Amino acid sequence: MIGRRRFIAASASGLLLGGCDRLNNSPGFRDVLRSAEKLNMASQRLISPRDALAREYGEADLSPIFRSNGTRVPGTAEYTRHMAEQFANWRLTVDGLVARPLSIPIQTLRSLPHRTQITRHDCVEGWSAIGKWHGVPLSRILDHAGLSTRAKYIVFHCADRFGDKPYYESIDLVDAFHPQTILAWGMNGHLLPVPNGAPLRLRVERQLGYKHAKYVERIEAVDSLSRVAGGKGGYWEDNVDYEWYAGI
Ligand SMILES: Nc1nc2c(c(=O)[nH]1)N[C@H]1C(S)=C(S)[C@@H](COP(=O)(O)O)O[C@H]1N2
Ligand SMILES: [Mo]
Repeated sequence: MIGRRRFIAASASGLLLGGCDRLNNSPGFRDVLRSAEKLNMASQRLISPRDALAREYGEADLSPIFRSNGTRVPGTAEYTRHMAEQFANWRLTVDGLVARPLSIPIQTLRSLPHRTQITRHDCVEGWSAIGKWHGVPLSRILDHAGLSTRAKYIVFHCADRFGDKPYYESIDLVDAFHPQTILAWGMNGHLLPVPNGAPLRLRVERQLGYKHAKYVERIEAVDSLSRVAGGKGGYWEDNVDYEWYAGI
């Protein structure tokens, strides 16, 4: 039991680290990756239910430094303006398959009842860190917007770009309504720092690091991922063939 999380994370990262090599460009190997993904999803369902809680830690376990990975500062003119305004005019758009599309000021999000959780973040690049997160349960926002019965996935659109491609991620409704899935506006007792996704980032604690979208400006409910960007549900999934389901 003790080694399970680590084992699954390690076996996932073993596959994922192969992301850019030549082997990965062969269609056969991609099929192997896909079947490994299905196996991971199926075996995890057997080992622990999808709605099981991720382990929570104590204050003494907090990493002295929680590093930043990927984008450290989104370089766009728009984000630079938001930074100068200390995010006073940042709003979260909620649209797609919802009864009531929303545009929620960041101040409102920060004033809603929130949840605090100390969890371990596991990046496929081979590092982990324990941090304390403060945020609004995503379920609350989705209930407020009135999710359509046709919705199957929630897409997180981010403010940063890799070249001309915006970062984005997506999760299914099991993860979206998981009690530890929050839109975090705070970290370690402070407002979220820019390198960690200010002013709003996703924490989806049963998944690997790249699913935890930073700089979230829009949430879209969809019935299929095929019409969003490259169609595979996330920036890395589209461009480096990372698995969409990155459960740990
Ligand atoms: N918008 C956005 N979200 C992102 C990334 C990114 O580059 N841009 N990197 C991802 C990866 S690979 C990891 S490990 C975590 C890192 O979060 P941190 O910077 O708070 O450590 O954010 C994820 N979310
Ligand atoms: Mo990562």
